[in-house]
Amino acid sequence: MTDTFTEDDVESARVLFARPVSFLMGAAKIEQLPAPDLPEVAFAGRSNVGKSSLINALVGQKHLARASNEPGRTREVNFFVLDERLRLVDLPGYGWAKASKSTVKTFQNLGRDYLRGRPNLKRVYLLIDARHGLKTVDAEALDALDTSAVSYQLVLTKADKLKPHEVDEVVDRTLKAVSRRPAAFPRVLATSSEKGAGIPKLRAEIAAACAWFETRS
Ligand SMILES: Nc1nc2c(ncn2[C@@H]2O[C@H](COP(=O)(O)OP(=O)(O)OP(=O)(O)O)[C@@H](O)[C@H]2O)c(=O)[nH]1
Ligand SMILES: [Mg+2]
Repeated sequence: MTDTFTEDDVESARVLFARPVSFLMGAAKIEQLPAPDLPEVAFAGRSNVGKSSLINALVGQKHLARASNEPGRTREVNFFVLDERLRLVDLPGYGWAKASKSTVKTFQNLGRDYLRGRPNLKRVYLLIDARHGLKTVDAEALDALDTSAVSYQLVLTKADKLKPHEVDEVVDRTLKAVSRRPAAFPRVLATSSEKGAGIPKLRAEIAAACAWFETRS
């Protein structure tokens, strides 16, 4: 496959993600969401898949978003503002078996409500653990995303846990599995928050999704 982004694009995205970033707020209820006045990209996926870690890797900080071994760490919709022009949104994870049913429902409904009604949401990155590939719970999330009419892209996480050829196989398999889904973006990116693989490209994907390359001077 030819490279989708030029070196200039990747560099421009790197510069954007090196700009100041801060935690804006965590919303526990849909009424608490900030006004939709900046472009947003959101990170969704199973609990423990690496959403918070990926946000940290994108902005080059270790502890901006709280990452943890304990599944279900992120229970609110957390908003981070990058360069006062873009928000990164850390969504509560799904498929967390150990929580009580009502707890899980509360924060999952919150995530779903956010995804459904956010006019400034440019793209959702649905994270999939590279070791496991797509699971039944992910298919449910894909169904929900297809009906919410928001453009989404699949991102494999923890690629450092696999050999390169195994990563390529999961990328191909995942791409095939979503090829018939209407709102799925036709690229799958393999990343490692731990080692940094795929992070520069993901920054470029995000910048492109927010039309950043068109507006830079
Ligand atoms: N080896 C490796 N481990 C990772 C990577 N990304 C995340 N992890 C680990 O996976 C665990 C979960 O990461 P989180 O970022 O907290 O996952 P999350 O999706 O935010 O989880 P919830 O908030 O519970 O939904 C942590 O122990 C991370 O250190 C990666 O790229 N490589
Ligand atoms: Mg988290």
